[in-house]
Amino acid sequence: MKRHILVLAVLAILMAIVGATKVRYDNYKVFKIRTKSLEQQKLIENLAKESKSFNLWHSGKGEVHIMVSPQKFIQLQNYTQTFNLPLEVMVSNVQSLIDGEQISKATDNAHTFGWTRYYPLSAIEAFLDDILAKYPDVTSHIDIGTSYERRKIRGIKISYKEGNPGIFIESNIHAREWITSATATWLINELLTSTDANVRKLAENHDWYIVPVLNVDGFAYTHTTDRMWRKTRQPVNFSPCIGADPNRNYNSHWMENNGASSNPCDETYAGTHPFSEPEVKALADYVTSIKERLNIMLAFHSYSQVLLSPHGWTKELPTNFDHLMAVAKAYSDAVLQLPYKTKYTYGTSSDAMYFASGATNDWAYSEQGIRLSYTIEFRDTGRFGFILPPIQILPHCEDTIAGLLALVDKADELGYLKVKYA
Ligand code: 0X9
Ligand code: ZN
Ligand code: ZN
Repeated sequence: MKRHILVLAVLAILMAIVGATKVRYDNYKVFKIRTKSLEQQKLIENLAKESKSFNLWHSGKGEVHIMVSPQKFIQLQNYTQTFNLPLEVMVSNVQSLIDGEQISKATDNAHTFGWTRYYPLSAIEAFLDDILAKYPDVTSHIDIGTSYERRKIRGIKISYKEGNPGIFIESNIHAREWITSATATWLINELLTSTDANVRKLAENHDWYIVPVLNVDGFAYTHTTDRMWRKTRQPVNFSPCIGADPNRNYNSHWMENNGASSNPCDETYAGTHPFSEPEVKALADYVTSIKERLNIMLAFHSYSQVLLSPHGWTKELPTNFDHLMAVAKAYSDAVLQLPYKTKYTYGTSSDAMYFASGATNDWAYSEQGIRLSYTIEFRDTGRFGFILPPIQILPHCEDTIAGLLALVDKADELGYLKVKYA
């Protein structure tokens, strides 16, 4: 009995220590700032770089979202007043969103995987093991590689027959974008269990390669320590800052046109060299090894509700721009028809969002010859941003499968699903 009390006491102390090290965002706010030019957009982006008290949530044509600590609120106010930019509160207390996100955890059964709450990496891995055991004939494990902190990066292949065109899905390369791995795991389950005739065709007539969590270290860190972490967790020599932006680390026009930062403390730090991040190198090596089998590359991100095609590093249009837009439009149109009326826009990354070099979809397009390649930014447009409430997971997944059905149909119609190997 005494021993039990001792164990409990030690546990309580340990939990206090772990709890104490969790980054809190009490009274942090997210502001929407409407910008009228690229100069103004850059102005706010640069402010976000200057201090840990600011963090860029989104930047795009006409709109920048910036998270601010309560201490720095006045500074932001002064700054934006100088440039005559109105501030609009989008999130009034980030910590309450984070707390709200956890509520369903208490009520939902932690022992069965599902899509009414978010799960840590261990549960996602258990889900994959479960699926592999249940569907051994059509699924296989993909060993993508090992992360900096020596976690396994796992993927799954779903293939019902020989000779299918291939679709690759990279997800959760940015640690805080939890809706992406929730969607990827849902999609895996849906492809295997749906009885809908259209989904069955989608599942069985294509080979699916899905990596639910690429940035495993960062993802684990968002669960244990800092919900708003974006980058990898590899330390940088001679810098107090940790991690690089894995979506700036691919060997494709790396660091060109200010599409990434050379400052290790920035959220878009490109890394010391292309593929400096083991997670990115591992994914690139795997994709390269099967590129002849791939017709479509999708990188799941959040948020903004937009499909982004190449290029991110130049405003020059890709050669099959019209087709890329037609396929994106098909996704957008299909999603809009659902009762949720979720509106997705589309465009090239550099035009619809900002310059970004060394990103997955550009690398897949330019270096691997995968002619349909998108970054898809999921829900929402900023009301909750990265902390999308669990109640929206399933509706969002419905959006996604409707979008994918239309995207793949259009791709087929335009001749993009011809098998390249054989
Ligand atoms: O900046 C990014 O990496 C992506 N947006 S996010 O808010 N999820 O971080 C957009 C990348 C799009 N650009 C290219 N694919 N080049
Ligand atoms: Zn170049
Ligand atoms: Zn992202």
